[in-house]
Amino acid sequence: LPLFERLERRIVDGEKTGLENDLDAALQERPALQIINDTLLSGMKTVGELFGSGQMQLPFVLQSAEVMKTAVAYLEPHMEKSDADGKGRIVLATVKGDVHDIGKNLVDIILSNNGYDVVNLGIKQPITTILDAASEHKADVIGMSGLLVKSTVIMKENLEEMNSRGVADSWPVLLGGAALTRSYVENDLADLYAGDVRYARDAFEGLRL
Ligand code: B1M
Repeated sequence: LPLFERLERRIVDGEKTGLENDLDAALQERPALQIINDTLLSGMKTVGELFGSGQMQLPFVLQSAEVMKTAVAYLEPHMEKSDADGKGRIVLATVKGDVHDIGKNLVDIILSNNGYDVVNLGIKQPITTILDAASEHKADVIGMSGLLVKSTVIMKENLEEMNSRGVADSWPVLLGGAALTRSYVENDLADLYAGDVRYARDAFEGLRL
C-alpha cells in the first residue's frame, strides 16, 4: 500500500511493527498535525464503524487505540508550538464512567502547544474531583470529554451540580466528545448552568473557543 494508506491501515489493524519508520517517512511529506487529522483519525473512524457494526471485537479496538496513542506520542514533538504561554489554565477530564481518552489527550496536546496550561486529570473523573482540581489549580476553564451516550447524562448531572454549588462565575465549561452534538449542548445542557457552556466539535474548535 502507499505510505498514507498503509499508516491508516496500521490503525485499523492495530499493527505497531514498522510504525515509527512509516511515521518518519510521513513527516518528510506532511506536518504532524495533518498526519493525525487526515490519516490516523480516519483510521479510528473506520475502527468505530467496524466495532459499531459488530465486525470488530473489543480487544482489537483496544489494539487500534494503542497504535493511535503510540503514533500521536511519536508525532507530538514534531508539532508546531506557539511561543506564547500563560494564556490561561484549563482543567480537563474524561467524565465519570468513561475510559475514552484519545480525543481528550489530543485536546490537551493542541492547547498545550498553543500556550495554554492544561491540567489533565485523566479518565473516569467524578465532578467533585474536577471541581477540587479547578480550585486547587486556579483554573480559568473546565473541560469535560465523554464518548458514551451515558456520558452525556453525566455531563448534564455535572452541570446541575456545578450550578447548585454556585460556581458559574468561576468556571466556563467546554464540552466535547463523539456522543455530544452541538444542538444537545446548546438546547439541553447550556440552560442548566448559569455560566458559559460551549460545545467543541474537535480540538481546534476547543482551541478557538
Ligand atoms: Co469505545 N465506544 N467503548 N472504546 N470506542 C465508542 C465511543 C462507540 C461509539 C463505538 C461504537 O459502538 N461504534 C461506543 C459508544 C456507544 C454509545 O455510548 N452509544 C463505544 C463503546 C460501546 C465502548 C464500550 C462500552 C465497549 C464495551 O465495553 N462493550 C467500552 C466503554 C468503557 C467505558 O468507557 N466505561 C469501550 C471501550 C473502548 C476501548 C477501551 C477499547 C477504546 C478506548 C481507548 C482509549 O480511549 N484509551 C475504545 C475506542 C477506541 C472507541 C472508538 C472506536 C474510537 C474513539 C476514539 O478514540 N476516537 C469509538 C467510536 C467513535 O468514537 N465513533 C468508541 C478518536 C478520537 C480522537 O475522537 O474522542 O471523539 P474523539 O475526540 C474528538 C472530538 O470528539 C473532540 O476532539 C477530538 C478530535 O479533535 N473532543 C473534544 C473530544 N473530547 C473533547 C473535549 C473538548 C473538546 C473537544 O473539550 C473539553
